[in-house]
Amino acid sequence: MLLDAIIMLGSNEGDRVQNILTATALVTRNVGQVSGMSPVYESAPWGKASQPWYYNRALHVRTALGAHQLLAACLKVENDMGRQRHEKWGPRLIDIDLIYYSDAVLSGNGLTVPHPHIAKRKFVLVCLAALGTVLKHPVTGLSSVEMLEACKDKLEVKRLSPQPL
Ligand code: PH2
Ligand code: MG
Ligand code: MG
Repeated sequence: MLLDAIIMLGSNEGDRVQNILTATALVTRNVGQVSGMSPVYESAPWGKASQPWYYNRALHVRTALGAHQLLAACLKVENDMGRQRHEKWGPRLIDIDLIYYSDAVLSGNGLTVPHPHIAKRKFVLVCLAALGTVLKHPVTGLSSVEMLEACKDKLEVKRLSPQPL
C-alpha cells in the first residue's frame, strides 16, 4: 500500500539550485515515487534573519515506507549530500523535512507530523499550495490555501524565474 507524504526541501548554503535538484533526484531514487513537485522558490530566512535566503521546494511522494523509515531515508539523503549540523534554524546545505505523512498525527522519537510550524511559515504554505494536493491538515482540517490566507508571516517568497530544469 502506498501512502501520500509531503516533503519540504530547503537549502541556503553552497549551490542552492543544485542542492535542491540533487535532493529531488535522491528522494526520487531512495525515498519513494515523486508524484508531484512545486516550483522552486527563493524565500527570506524564517526564524533567524542573519543568514542567506533559502531555496525551497515541496515534493509529493507516494511511499511504502513507514513514517520513521521515511524520516530515516530523508536524513540519509541529507547525510549523503554532506550536510553538517550547526545551530537550530541556521544555514544548511540541505534540509529535508517531513510535513505530512498521510493523515497521521505523530510525535516522538525525533519525528513530529504534521510538521509543527506549517501554518506559521509562508514559504511552506506557498510551496504546498503550488503542489495543488488535496491533503488537509489532519488536526485543523484546513487546506494549504486556507492556511496561507490566514498566515501572518510576511517574509518574502519569490518563484524562481526561469525555473531550474
Ligand atoms: N528552514 C529553517 C529555518 N528557516 N527559512 C526559509 N525561508 N526556508 C527554510 O527552509 C527554512 C527557514 C529550518 O529548517
Ligand atoms: Mg527545516
Ligand atoms: Mg530538518
